[in-house]
Amino acid sequence: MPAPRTVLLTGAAGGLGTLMRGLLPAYGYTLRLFDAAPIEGEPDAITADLSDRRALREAVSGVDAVIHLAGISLEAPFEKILHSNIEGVYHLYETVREEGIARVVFASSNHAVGFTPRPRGEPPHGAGELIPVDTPRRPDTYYGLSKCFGEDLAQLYWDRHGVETVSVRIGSCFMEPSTVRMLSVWMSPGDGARLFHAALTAEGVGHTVVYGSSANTRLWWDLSSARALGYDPRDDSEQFAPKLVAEQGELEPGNPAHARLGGHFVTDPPRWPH
Ligand code: NAI
Ligand code: 15L
Repeated sequence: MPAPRTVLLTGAAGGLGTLMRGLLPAYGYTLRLFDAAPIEGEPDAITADLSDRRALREAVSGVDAVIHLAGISLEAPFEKILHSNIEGVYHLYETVREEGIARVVFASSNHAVGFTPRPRGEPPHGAGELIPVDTPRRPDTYYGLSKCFGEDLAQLYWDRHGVETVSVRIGSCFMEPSTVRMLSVWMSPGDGARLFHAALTAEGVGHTVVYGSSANTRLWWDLSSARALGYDPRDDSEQFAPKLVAEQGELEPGNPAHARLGGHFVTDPPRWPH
């Protein structure tokens, strides 16, 4: 596949979309922007819901690849998840198929496997302790369940229609980690851009599932499928550990909100909208 130049970024008004709008052009991409919410200072952005197939066709037409971030990013009533994350990702892939787009990068989430027990003991965790990418799905919310659907839809569109996807089970991509859990799952914005670039340019990905995080000392999962795409993370959350641990204490194995990959999404999921 020739290296993509023009990339549709859905969810461009959101937190991650805003970070990637700032970082991805340095890799040579021209971004086309799509979101249900308007984006200040971006008059060419397409403002539409994912259910608007005409607007989606306009957005997808002529791009080389799609980074699909649009959707509900926290827990919500099933009907809302159904609309934005399940029907929404279906509309996206149908349009991609119709328009002959070769590659999608799908923003999956660690919450697709959120009920998986986290590695115990002292980090750094060895290869045998890190959670593999083919661990059984254990969604922690309807939100996580919708990401399982998105990954399976991506697999179907590869097997049946030859649309390639890298599904990125993102940990927490924010400027800085804000909890002790995030020390394990944090992906710096710079590493996020490096991973999306690798996912856009690697050859022959078929449907590949990767975890999305930095090279954290306290990492919980196996980054080898991401590294196989050419991803070379440069950041480590450990610089933030002294302050966060002093404020919040270390994770307690007996605390159900600390015991599994999904953290507090398992016990008391944050709700959309914030
Ligand atoms: P966000 O909530 O800040 O942004 C999501 C954007 O999607 C919003 O601008 C919203 O208007 C748009 N959107 C929602 N439903 C839509 C619809 N039906 N039609 C069109 N646009 C719609 O979320 P954030 O943090 O930027 O995350 C982006 C993506 O990455 C989401 O899919 C989220 O599930 C995923 N993700 C993000 C993580 C993170 O650390 N930021 C971690 C794991 C996954
Ligand atoms: C997610 O999937 C959410 O979209 C993001 O807002 C964070 O809460 C992240 O997971 C996390 O697990 O920290």
